Amino acid sequence: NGRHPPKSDENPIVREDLRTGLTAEAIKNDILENLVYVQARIPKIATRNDWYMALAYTVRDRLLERWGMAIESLQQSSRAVCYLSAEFLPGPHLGNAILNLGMYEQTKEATARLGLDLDALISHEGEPGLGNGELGRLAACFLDSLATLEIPTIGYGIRYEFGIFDQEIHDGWQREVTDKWLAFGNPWEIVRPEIAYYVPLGGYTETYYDRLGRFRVRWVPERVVKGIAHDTPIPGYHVENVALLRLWKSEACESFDFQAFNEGDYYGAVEDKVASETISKVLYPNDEPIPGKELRLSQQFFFVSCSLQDMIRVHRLGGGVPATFDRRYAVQLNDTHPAIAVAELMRLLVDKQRIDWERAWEITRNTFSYTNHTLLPEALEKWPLPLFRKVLPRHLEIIFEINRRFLEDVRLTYPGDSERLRRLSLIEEADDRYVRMANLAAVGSHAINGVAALHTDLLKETVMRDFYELYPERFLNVTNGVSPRRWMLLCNPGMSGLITDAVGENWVCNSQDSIAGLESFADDGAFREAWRKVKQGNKMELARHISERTGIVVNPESLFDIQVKRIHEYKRQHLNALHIISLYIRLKRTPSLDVPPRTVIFGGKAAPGYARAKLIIKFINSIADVVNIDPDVADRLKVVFFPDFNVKNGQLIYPAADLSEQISTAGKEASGTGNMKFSLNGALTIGTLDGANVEIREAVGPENFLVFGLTAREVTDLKMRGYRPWESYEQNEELREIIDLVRSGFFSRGDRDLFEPLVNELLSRDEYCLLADYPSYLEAQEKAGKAYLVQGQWLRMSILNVARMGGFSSDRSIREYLDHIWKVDSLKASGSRGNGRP
Ligand code: 9GP
Repeated sequence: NGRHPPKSDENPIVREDLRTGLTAEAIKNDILENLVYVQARIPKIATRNDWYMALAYTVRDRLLERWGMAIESLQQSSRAVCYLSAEFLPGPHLGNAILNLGMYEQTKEATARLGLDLDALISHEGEPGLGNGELGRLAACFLDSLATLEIPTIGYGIRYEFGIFDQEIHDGWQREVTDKWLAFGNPWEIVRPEIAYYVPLGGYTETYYDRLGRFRVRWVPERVVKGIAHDTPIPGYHVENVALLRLWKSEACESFDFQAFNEGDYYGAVEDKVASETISKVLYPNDEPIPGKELRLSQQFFFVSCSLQDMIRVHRLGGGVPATFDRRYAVQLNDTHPAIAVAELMRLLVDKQRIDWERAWEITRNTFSYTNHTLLPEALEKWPLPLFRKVLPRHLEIIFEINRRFLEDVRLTYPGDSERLRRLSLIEEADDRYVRMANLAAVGSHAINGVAALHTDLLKETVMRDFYELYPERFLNVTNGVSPRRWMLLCNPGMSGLITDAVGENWVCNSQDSIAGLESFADDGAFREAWRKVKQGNKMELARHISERTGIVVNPESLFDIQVKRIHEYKRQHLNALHIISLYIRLKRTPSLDVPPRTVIFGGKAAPGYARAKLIIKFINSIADVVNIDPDVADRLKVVFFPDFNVKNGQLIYPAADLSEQISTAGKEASGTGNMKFSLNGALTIGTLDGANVEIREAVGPENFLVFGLTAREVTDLKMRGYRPWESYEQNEELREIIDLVRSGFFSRGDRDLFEPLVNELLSRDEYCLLADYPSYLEAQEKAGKAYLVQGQWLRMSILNVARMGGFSSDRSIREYLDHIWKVDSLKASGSRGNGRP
């Protein structure tokens, strides 16, 4: 169709030159060249970081030409996907890029010729922590899949100077350390000072008549900041396409005020610069109350405005006009964080491009679609009206107008139903007034999706019920997925090699069909043995890191029972902790107990302001302190809190797991993606029927999944009936013993008060139903222990898990978005449906 780069001699990539060649010699020479001419070092005095940088530039060289072509394709494509997300958590780039470009062997050889160890250079790289957890990680998996499926794509976000904090553990407590990911430079990004947009903030609006005598509104901002594009190419797997990750950094329009300087006001001369740069300075940790955070609203508007202005510019470059914007772009709102885009696009179209309201609204709705990622009421964003007006006075007017028209329609559909009107309104009218961002996203989008089947059902039944009744055709489910490139091939080369030997290499991109072939190996003794050896190797590697990071020596032969994710009461790390105490007591009481040795490993960050979550970390570490030195349970039970859980550590942890803890209260975890990563790496899941666990269990078969606990409906019913956790405590002798032991100060050096807030909550309210689920959790854990003792059967279940998890590739998720929401064609497809209306 003419959009594809020529595959002839003219194709620059085919040329074997210094910056594109894929032979070991070309790579080696480029590393040396980059070391000297980019990093300004000679080999003799180069540090590991210098070599890492030189290698990173060498790999980047090979990406850039592909990138140039991708940008051209983007401009020529009929419709592109733009993924708007306040968070992206791509993880370290080097290993992934080498893998996707298919240059691992040659690079290994090239580095060896220079006396370097490639794997050491790969693990030298830190990571851009530009997200809190799964939401940002999902966005990164989606870019990987979009690039691999050869879809013209731009991911838009914020280039935070400081990402998610690094976590250290001191005396069992979390300590937050500023993340300085840019301290040694970032070889993967390209700064584009020429791609910059002005973003107004604050001030007021005024009305006027334009030259043609038409009534108009003008926004007179209090200040204007500039957003500068910082681009990172995201390579697809074994294709020439790359996706573009474009992150905005805020700067002052005029970084030095000479007027102020001349008047002797030295501080004032740079004040605007400091204030402007603050906008992209730091990522907000989630799980903390949102209202009142003016800077966060400014951040959201800042990146959304830059991104939409950029889309309009690119569209123009391709010869488009604003009135056809929706044919050119499918824009996904990743949660409500970018929902202000609905009002901003209206402003750009109506105020700036002079398009009439009705047409602008049609374009806006055709352009956007919205993914909801949570049902937790505290995570549904709403902004106090006065704050909103202060930051975005023009947008508030636009939202009022959208709301007026919307409620008029609602009134006609439901005459006299003022309660419904109140619930659907974009403005919450309680004692204080708020702008409801989820409602804005829902009204301004043509599609709304949840991220797992159960989540989407609950969305339709609870928080978005009125919208579902109003617009049933807009709702659909797209279950999350993860990239098999990073989360299998890269992080678990041993297992991936076995899979490829068994079923061929197609599974990497077409996992659903191909990997199913692995099933027939589940009963093959030799294959099982090879599978066991790989898992064992992964566990030894993790054990080595645990010992380095925490000083705790663990037995790699033991059952590795792992829970890694953000620390939150609904995720119930403390339920896992109660099980540890029970096992500890049982082992002490009955040394002959027939259970496998177990190492329980935790990892995850708590939001800095979330005191209860931080206390849970302390609780786990305190239990570890007691258990790990008790000779009565030596070699039979160990507890580890692995500090600073992030993408890089995840790559080490998932492949080493035997048992995956997915134990959230049913109805609370929207999807989970860690659950998929574990299972794809051969761990069995112990889990509730929550989020994507439900679908994982269906896929792998109930006999290969350890389910327990109340269902979402049962949780609701229990609460309706009046849940009295105290009764569980009174009726369950073992539970009582555990809780009394905690209260006695046994795990807190005699301090009876330390864990009182945790215990009190469990006995009085138990919002997340730990005590209600405790007996069935224990039963499932016993089952897991017994099953692990029969190694052959365990290995069989492990293999079957992997064989049946192909549907949880993010490629499948992206295909669903493409087919049902975005209606965008692959660059390699001939013909186009993208010119039609979405
Ligand atoms: O809590 C959900 C998590 O279950 C899901 O896997 C992830 C990606 O869809 O989104 C999380 N939600 C948020 O981080 C905030 O809405």
